Amino acid sequence: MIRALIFDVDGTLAETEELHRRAFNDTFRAAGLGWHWSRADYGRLLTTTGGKERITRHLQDLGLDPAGFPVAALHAAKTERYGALIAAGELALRPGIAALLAEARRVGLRLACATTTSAPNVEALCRACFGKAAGDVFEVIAAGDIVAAKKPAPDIYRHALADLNLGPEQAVAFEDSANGLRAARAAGLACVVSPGVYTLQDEFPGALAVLDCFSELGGIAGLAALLAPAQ
Ligand code: XBP
Ligand code: MG
Repeated sequence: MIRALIFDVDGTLAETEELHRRAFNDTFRAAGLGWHWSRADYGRLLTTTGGKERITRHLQDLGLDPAGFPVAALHAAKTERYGALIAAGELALRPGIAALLAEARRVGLRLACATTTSAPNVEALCRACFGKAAGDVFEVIAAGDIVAAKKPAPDIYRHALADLNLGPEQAVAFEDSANGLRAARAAGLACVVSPGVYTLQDEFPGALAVLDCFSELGGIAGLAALLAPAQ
């Protein structure tokens, strides 16, 4: 019996990664670093989840020692810029997301999110796209550094399940990426995937379904039909 839906944020609720990339690049420019991540660079770097981890990987790629580099401060500046870009209204929910959340709420399913990004970014997205505080959209918000190991580790999903006080068989995850799917599956969750612009080439073994967009799910009845053979 499904009690909750747990949503990834970046790439799943909305196509956020181009705004993340812009925020990173604007921050690098303002800091006088002379770095610019192209779309191709970013596609490669996205396999490292988490902004601070991504900056650290970039330093390593450049042959620089991340120790002593102000990664956290640079990332905090990026988070501020990203929030401002979102508040300027440059983001829309992916097709099917608003209807799915609304129907889930109507039928009494609980809602959570489990994301690599930080809590202020979840707040900014919810304010801009749902017109509500994140806490009014999701009962449980599992985000960012709340766990030590980010996706594809299962920790963030386990954290969300513990906060919901549910077992993995009582919830379904929604993801856009191979790393997200691996995290959800490793936590024991069934997972519906709809790839986004940066994850179209990913492979999704073990997904409950791989959809072009979440409106293809057919709502909660469609989800129940997918789950039926497994139960
Ligand atoms: C998303 C991420 C995040 C964002 C940037 O992965 O990897 O790092 O790109 O967010 P997922 P921060 O959708 O699988 O959670 O800079 O705030 O980390
Ligand atoms: Mg994602």
